[in-house]
Amino acid sequence: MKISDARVVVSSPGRNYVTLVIETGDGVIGVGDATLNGRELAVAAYLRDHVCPLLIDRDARRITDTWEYLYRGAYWRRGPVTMTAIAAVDMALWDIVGKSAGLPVHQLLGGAVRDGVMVYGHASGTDLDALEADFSAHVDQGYLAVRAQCAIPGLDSTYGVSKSGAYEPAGGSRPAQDVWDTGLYLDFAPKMMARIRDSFGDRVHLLHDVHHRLSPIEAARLGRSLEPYRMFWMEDPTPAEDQSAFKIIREATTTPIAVGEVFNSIWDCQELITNRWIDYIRTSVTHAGGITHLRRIFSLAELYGVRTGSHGPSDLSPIAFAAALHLDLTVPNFGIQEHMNHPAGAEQVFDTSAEFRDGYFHPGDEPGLGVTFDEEAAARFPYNRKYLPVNRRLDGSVHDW
Ligand code: EZ4
Ligand code: CO
Repeated sequence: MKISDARVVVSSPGRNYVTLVIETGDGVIGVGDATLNGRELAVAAYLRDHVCPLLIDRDARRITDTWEYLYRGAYWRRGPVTMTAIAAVDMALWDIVGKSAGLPVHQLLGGAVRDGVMVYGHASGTDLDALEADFSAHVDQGYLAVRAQCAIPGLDSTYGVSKSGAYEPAGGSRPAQDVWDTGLYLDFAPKMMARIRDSFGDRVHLLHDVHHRLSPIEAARLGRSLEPYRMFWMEDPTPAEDQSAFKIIREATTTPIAVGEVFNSIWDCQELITNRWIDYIRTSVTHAGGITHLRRIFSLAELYGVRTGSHGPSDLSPIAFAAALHLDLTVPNFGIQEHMNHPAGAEQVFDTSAEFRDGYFHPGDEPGLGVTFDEEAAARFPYNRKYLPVNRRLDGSVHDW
């Protein structure tokens, strides 16, 4: 089971993805996702120039030792680039071990504790009527939980809302510029949720992403104003690196709090979890060190009554989504999994066995992760430089995006 080759493939089948392919001497191929939106080539170079050469001749079955070797062995720990690179190696090794054992990865993780993984979809609209129509379409497709985002009247652009077609935040060979005004947002957000509850009742789970835009006391006000609408969660109310800010929000409101899509390690969420300042931890399999590390974060969370809610945007590849589903199936403290459809071209490159039915996803029972990566197809979709937007207040100063 010695690793004989490791290579990085950057492709753009509708959007950019970085994929790590690891091969063993006996011909088993494993794949991992290494996509860091807007900074893809940094991870590709980290893998290609610094990690792949170290993998050759290592035993593919020693997953934890390889993780430790790449994390502790680098001396320079953590950070999105490093942890995304380690994650890709980790996913690919779990895939290889699953394939060689003839078992789906969730069996290697102790087996399923649930029959399916509840996911939430994304509804958005350029106004409340359009949001209601999109929300309704998601309910019709079978989603039991839906995130609602709506353009804020008076602002030219709003996070989570596309002017045409599916929402995709990355675009342009220069970052697009969004605009922000806290007052307009805080006044509008409760109206948005009132409209959804009026139209759809209380049965469907309702989520909302604040996307790091508020101060702690503003987030406290938002949380209180949303209490009548029984949110499943409010996501990323404040910039997440300021962990003690969440104490203020926590003490002011019963609206559940979800955080963590920008975290890379267990250390980034240690205070949030052990102080019980949050309800859901949203670290992703790609940006938080792979299955091996995400499992540790989720176990820490379990100890403190915090549930999982993994980030699952279309800017993580179908490999990452499959890896998340395998883990989600096995963790007792699972909460919910984010789901966004991948762009149409992705189907030509990533063939996944994951299936959606009646609000739940299942990764399938194929050995490994259940995703086949077509390198020839990927070569038809060359890298296309794209940036996430930057955000400015009405006075022109930069705000958190
Ligand atoms: O902005 O994945 O909850 N989902 C999100 C996403 C993130 C993008 C950033 O690449 O916040 O839309
Ligand atoms: Co988010």
